[in-house]
Amino acid sequence: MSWKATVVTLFPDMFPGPLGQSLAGRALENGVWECRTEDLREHGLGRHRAVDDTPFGGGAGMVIRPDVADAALAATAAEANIPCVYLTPRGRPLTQADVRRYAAGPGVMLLCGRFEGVDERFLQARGVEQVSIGDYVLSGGETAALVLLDACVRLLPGVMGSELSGVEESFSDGLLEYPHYTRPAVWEGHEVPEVLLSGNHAAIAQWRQAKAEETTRERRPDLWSAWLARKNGNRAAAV
Ligand code: 6GU
Repeated sequence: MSWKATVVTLFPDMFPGPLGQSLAGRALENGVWECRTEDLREHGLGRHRAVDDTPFGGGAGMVIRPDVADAALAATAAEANIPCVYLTPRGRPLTQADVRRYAAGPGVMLLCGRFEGVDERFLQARGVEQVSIGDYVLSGGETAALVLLDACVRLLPGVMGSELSGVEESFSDGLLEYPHYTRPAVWEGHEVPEVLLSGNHAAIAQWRQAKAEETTRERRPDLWSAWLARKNGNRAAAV
């Protein structure tokens, strides 16, 4: 049984988009996952198939109606236990833990917003998770949905060439990854760190760990604090 992505959107032609190429595209061809879309417009009301209306309370923009969103959701006949995710800058930040949870299940149902958003009553009543992919504003949820799907699909069994490369990287242990080097050993006068040419695997592992910690401390103080707290917590628990 393949992992099933169902996307409710006003722009179904945006899917699978870039995920029809490379590893995800191969996996799609091989039936590892499926990408279905449900056109929100087909559930719009009246001659103009209106999906949105003006916000109660006034203000700029338009809001997607709960009845229209629900009709689209019902039309997908998504499995009852499948996570339903609305992509919105108001959501909680998407994490690798979320991605692992989605990838481990039968699939996801994604709702892509445009305009100001979707009526909150629909989101609450249908138990829709609200997720953001970062602190910047996109023109719509579609590109965010593609990001979420990319992150999930690469974790599906058989998608990554080497099973190890899927786990042993940024975030798996809460640190950013160490830097990488390849040939030539000297490029424009810049040498590769000597320890990497030493053949001393213990020293290499130690250097990489130190670099991972240094990079995380400099670039992601939030991850660094969490990592330190976890480390110290584990130490406290051990004594
Ligand atoms: Cl999920 N949607 C939109 N429109 N903008 C975003 C986002 C999502 N995540 C970050 N910015």
